Amino acid sequence: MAYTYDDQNVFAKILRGEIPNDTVLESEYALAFRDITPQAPTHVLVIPKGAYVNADHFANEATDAEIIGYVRAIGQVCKLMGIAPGDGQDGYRTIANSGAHGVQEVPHYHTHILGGRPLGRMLG
Ligand code: D5M
Repeated sequence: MAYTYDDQNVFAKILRGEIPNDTVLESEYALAFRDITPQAPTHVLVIPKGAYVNADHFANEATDAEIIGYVRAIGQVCKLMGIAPGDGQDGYRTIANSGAHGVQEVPHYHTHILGGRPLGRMLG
């Protein structure tokens, strides 16, 4: 599978520092910032620093270190935001829209973290 990455997408511009963002965490492999149109009291996007179009691209071509670093960053963000259920907090939802059926708008892989209120049942 060949993946085509558009380096003019908005998250690529954020990674290059061309567009401001509300950063909550930055690590070697990931950047986490608040969603510009929050759907919950806590709504953070976590993106890998590598140029991956979607979850499929990331799963197939990212290095083990990138994948581990990315997943760890998601865990750290949840802890930082006080929504991690393991800490006795109320929990959260992660969503990674990928491709047309997933209704992905920004073609740089990202995970939404939503929390801070009961989210309701949602599986499509
Ligand atoms: O959703 C993409 C998400 O990215 C959507 O919730 C809005 C958010 N977005 C778009 N531009 C920005 C900027 N500049 N900062 C922060 N958040 C942004 P998806 O449908 O999963 O692709």
